[in-house]
Amino acid sequence: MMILPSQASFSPSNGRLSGEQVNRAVRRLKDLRGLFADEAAFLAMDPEQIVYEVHAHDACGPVEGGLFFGVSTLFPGKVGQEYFMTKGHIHERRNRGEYYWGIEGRGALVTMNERREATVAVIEPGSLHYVPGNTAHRIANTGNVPLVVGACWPADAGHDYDAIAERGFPVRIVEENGAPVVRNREDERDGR
Ligand code: PAN
Ligand code: ZN
Repeated sequence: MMILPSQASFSPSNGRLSGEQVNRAVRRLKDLRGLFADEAAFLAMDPEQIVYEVHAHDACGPVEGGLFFGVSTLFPGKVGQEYFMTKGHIHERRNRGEYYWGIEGRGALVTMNERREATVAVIEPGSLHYVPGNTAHRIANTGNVPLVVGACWPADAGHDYDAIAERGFPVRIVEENGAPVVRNREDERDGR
């Protein structure tokens, strides 16, 4: 029997993921254009600022039956009153689910099903979240330290950003009186 070395290293306490098959993707503020409610505040900020990065262990490529393992680090910040968030997506193969878990920091997991019904869950160290198939998902950092979140998803899931970019999610996570609240976007349009 051959004893194999570890393929990569992962720290469950701070989420650091490294190794040969670990890829890093970075999203800057300019990549998130149009997602935040306060366009004027968005334009006044540094477009090159890093909002989040994703380290992902890719041991198999996008094959059916495979799995990807990733860690997202979402930096603290706001555009106007709205907390920094990921772009959000639904899986290209719609029925593919995903696990998320909180490692560091505090945030929100926003999901939306095909009827545009949203859920919001608090992410904190040790919280575990199952995102079912056919469900769009995004995270927001509601704290003032980086939000570090682990994820594991089917390797053939794919990411569809366009399908949800058009109408977006039905809720926003904003700061009101120093605390995070969920704002319904229907209320926003009515000016309430
Ligand atoms: C995560 C996300 C990651 C970045 O790994 O891809 O948090 O968010 P966006 O992809 O919306 O920019 C995941 O859900 N993978 O399927
Ligand atoms: Zn996903």
